[in-house]
Amino acid sequence: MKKLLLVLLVVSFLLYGCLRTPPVVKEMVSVDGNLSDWGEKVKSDPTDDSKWGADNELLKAGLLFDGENVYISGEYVLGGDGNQNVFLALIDLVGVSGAQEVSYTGLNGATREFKNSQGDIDIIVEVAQNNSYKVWRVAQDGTLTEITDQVSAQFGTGSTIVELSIPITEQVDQVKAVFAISGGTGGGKQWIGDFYPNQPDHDATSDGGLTQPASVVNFVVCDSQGNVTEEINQTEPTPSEEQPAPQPTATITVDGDLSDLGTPVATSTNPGGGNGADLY
Ligand SMILES: [Ca+2]
Ligand SMILES: [Ca+2]
Ligand SMILES: [Ca+2]
Ligand SMILES: [Ca+2]
Repeated sequence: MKKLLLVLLVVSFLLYGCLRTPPVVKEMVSVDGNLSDWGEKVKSDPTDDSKWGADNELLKAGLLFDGENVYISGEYVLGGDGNQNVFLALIDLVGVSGAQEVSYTGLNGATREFKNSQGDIDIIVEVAQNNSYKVWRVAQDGTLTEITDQVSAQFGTGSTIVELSIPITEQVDQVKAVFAISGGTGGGKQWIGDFYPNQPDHDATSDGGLTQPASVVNFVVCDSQGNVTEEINQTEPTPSEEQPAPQPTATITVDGDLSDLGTPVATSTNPGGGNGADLY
């Protein structure tokens, strides 16, 4: 009888071990302003692809998630005294309903408008040139609630380096993010100097202005085991709606005179017939 009880006990323990969810990977990075603990998981953006030159350049961006905290890191240059530009991260907790569109007043008094039609936006992170930062949660109706006091952040030296962690209370298996050097809105556009991952519609602009709300389509993705991948939904810019209008065609009069057809007017090179196919 004792043996049977022991066997039952062992089996129960084994079943318990198999059925419980795998433990999340805790403290995969330490928030200390040094990104060496990110290894390959912090992504490098080109050092020369900002629309606004080397003093508004995104250099590195990282997203990690351990089931309880979202970790964000960035290395960048934010230039110009008194400018509106910030290091921006738009975060989508997959399975949590945020807002597809956000329109809000961020740091430096700038209005920002973004749209994620591939998912939604649940968390916004902004860091300004002077290392002031704000983090908001976004409700389904687009309302922002500041949660900066729940966030741990540390800064490195040299180019600006930020590393922060944001606690998550929901059960989430996957998190997506897009990173930017973002200005404000103006002239019907949301102004962005640089993105990671790059967004082809932004690549195609000459000045970084995207019709507001600026649409983001490509993301860094991290699961609760810390596996980092990328989701690239767009590789080519959307064909521009501002193509020059085709020249109006001249009126053609049916009068037996073909000169009003312009060139090319089809003339058979094989007037005698035969096998030559007339492609006109
Ligand atoms: Ca670190
Ligand atoms: Ca860059
Ligand atoms: Ca979401
Ligand atoms: Ca970029």
